[in-house]
Amino acid sequence: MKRFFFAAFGSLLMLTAPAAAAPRTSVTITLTSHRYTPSPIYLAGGVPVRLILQNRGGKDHDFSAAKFFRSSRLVAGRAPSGEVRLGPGQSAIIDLIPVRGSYKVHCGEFGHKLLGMSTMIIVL
Ligand SMILES: [Cu+2]
Repeated sequence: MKRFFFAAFGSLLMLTAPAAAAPRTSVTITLTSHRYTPSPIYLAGGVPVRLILQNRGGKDHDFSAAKFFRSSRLVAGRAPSGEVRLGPGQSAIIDLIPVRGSYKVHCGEFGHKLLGMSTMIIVL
């Protein structure tokens, strides 16, 4: 009986929710020369979130956060080697479930970190 209930409920969910349901929460992070906004970036631990990364600067920037991406459960999107590279005007969407902790972020483009392009992700 219990099994039947879950099977029925499961198919009801399939009917009502799109195949790849987006997380309810999204956080937009802007990359410009030479900073991230917001800074720091606050997220809720264990809660699915959609990160929208937007390069609104005039040069290439990246969002390098190896430890953050390694510890999170990636649901959609890609961050090869723990980084997302974006040309001017480009954006990327990454759905993930973060784990509590604080994680460093920096831009790996030459000199950008020195110019202040770094921040923290704080997962509470
Ligand atoms: Cu940069």
